[in-house]
Amino acid sequence: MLIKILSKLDRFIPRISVVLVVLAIIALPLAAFIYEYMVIPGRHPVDRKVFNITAIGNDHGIWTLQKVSGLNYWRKDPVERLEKLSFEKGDKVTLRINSADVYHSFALRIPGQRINKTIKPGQITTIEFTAEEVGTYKFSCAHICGDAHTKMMAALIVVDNKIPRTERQAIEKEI
Ligand SMILES: [Cu+2]
Repeated sequence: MLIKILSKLDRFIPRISVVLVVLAIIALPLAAFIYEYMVIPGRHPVDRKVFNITAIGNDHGIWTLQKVSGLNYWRKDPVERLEKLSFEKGDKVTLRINSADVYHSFALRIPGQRINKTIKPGQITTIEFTAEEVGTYKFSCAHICGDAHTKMMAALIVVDNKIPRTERQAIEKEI
């Protein structure tokens, strides 16, 4: 009897291990996906606008809105240059910034606040502020990071939706 059960089990063990391996293959990326898209945003209050930004020096010299996550080991997003980030007056903003290569520094001057934070590769630096005054504010890298360092410029635009559209467009053209 026991031998019969053992021999049956013997036939099932390879199948069970295949099922376990398949489950692990599905479960791990799924867990990473849930963590990145649900757990992390859930940590921020719902009234905040949260952005993931990556600093890329080397040949590019850009800031990108490329998704930053553990999933990047499997999936490479196209490198898309971040030229401007627009907000509405009163928006509470959270920038989560990572570096794809070397040390950078995120430098931004907005009314009443001067931000200059070191961005380390493999580590997310969080910057929070409230977009209080309408205008166009340039941000750049303040840490000499390579030949393309001076190209690392982009703009943050704060608009007031209560003012006419043509005036808003004029503000955006100032870049
Ligand atoms: Cu730099």
